[in-house]
Amino acid sequence: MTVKITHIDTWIVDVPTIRPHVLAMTSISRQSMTLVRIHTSDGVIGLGEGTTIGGLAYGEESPESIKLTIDQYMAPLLMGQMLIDPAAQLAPIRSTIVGNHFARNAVETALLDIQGQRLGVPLSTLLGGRQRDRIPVLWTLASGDTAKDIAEAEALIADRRHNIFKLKIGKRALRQDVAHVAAIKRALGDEASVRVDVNQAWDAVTALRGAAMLADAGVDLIEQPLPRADRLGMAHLTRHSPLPIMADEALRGPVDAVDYVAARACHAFSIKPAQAGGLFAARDVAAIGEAGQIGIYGGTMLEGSIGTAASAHLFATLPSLGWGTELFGPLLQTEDILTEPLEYRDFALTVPAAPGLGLSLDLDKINHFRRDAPSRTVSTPGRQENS
Ligand code: MUC
Ligand code: MG
Repeated sequence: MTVKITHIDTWIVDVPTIRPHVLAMTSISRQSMTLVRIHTSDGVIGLGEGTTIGGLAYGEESPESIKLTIDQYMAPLLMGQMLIDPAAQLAPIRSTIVGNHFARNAVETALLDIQGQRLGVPLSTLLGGRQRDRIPVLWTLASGDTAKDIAEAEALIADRRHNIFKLKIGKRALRQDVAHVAAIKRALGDEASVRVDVNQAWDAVTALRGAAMLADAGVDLIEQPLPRADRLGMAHLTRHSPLPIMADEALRGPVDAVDYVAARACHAFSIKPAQAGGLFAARDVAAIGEAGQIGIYGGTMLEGSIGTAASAHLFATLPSLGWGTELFGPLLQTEDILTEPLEYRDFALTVPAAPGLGLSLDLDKINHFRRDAPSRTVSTPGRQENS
């Protein structure tokens, strides 16, 4: 029986966050996820997600552009086509669409979800098989307020949800940032590991001073201190920093990974499927890092449950995951869009075991949060839109 791709739908879903999340370049109080569903003629539905942070504040794709790219450019290359293996199905997209890694990752995930369901195996099996069923997950403290961050961390440690914390810095002057981080580290003590993410906000001089001050404060790692394009600066800092340096925004796929390994421009890679352009590309980034003796960490774009589960399937397969992961995205949202939310306990996330992604959508919730639901009005930068 020939199976075809019959229909592709995309929605932007805006879910409030449990508190404002303050990063160097933006603050968010809701997360906007572009969800894709690919339907086949035998009734299988594959799910994918394209999510970024703060519209165009983090990268070159926005929720709206991810939706447009899928609707106008990717869907026509798939609709009505015979269903084949994802690698072959994606070939026309690879050869005719440049960049747009977040949209590409969402579509690849949905095709893999279909394949997993049809073969009766979890996505992790399609990606080579699991090394682990549960993966460690840190939490980001980013309320913008030191006392609130300490209270939040203490509650999470007591609940056995997280004992590793990433602090978002780079928005304020270095001295203020260091005082904030040092106060949190002092309050949590040896019970917790504290790391920082600068989201590219420092220059080379600030980074060298910052690394020394944060080392004294007991911090364990600095993520993306310099702008993504400053590979020379990252290499110099990596040689001279008393703390390990992680690359995040700098890694937009395997070519950047080779470049960073060759230049010894970091000690650790944050692996993000959306940034890399798909789960396979992200696996290649991890493999290149490992071959180059770089530490591996599972990153997030603060995705909801679909993107988080897809990343979890990949991270479960990686031979080493020495820096753990930050797959807490769904927990930052006030509501989950699954009928059965992902399981977080004892400082780890359980990787779903059912075929494909192993998820089932709560369509009532989706209909409530869809930007194009008739009753909703959502403001986006520069305009008010009925959505
Ligand atoms: C980033 O910059 O790594 C990941 C965790 C978080 O709080 O923000 C994201 C993005
Ligand atoms: Mg980061």
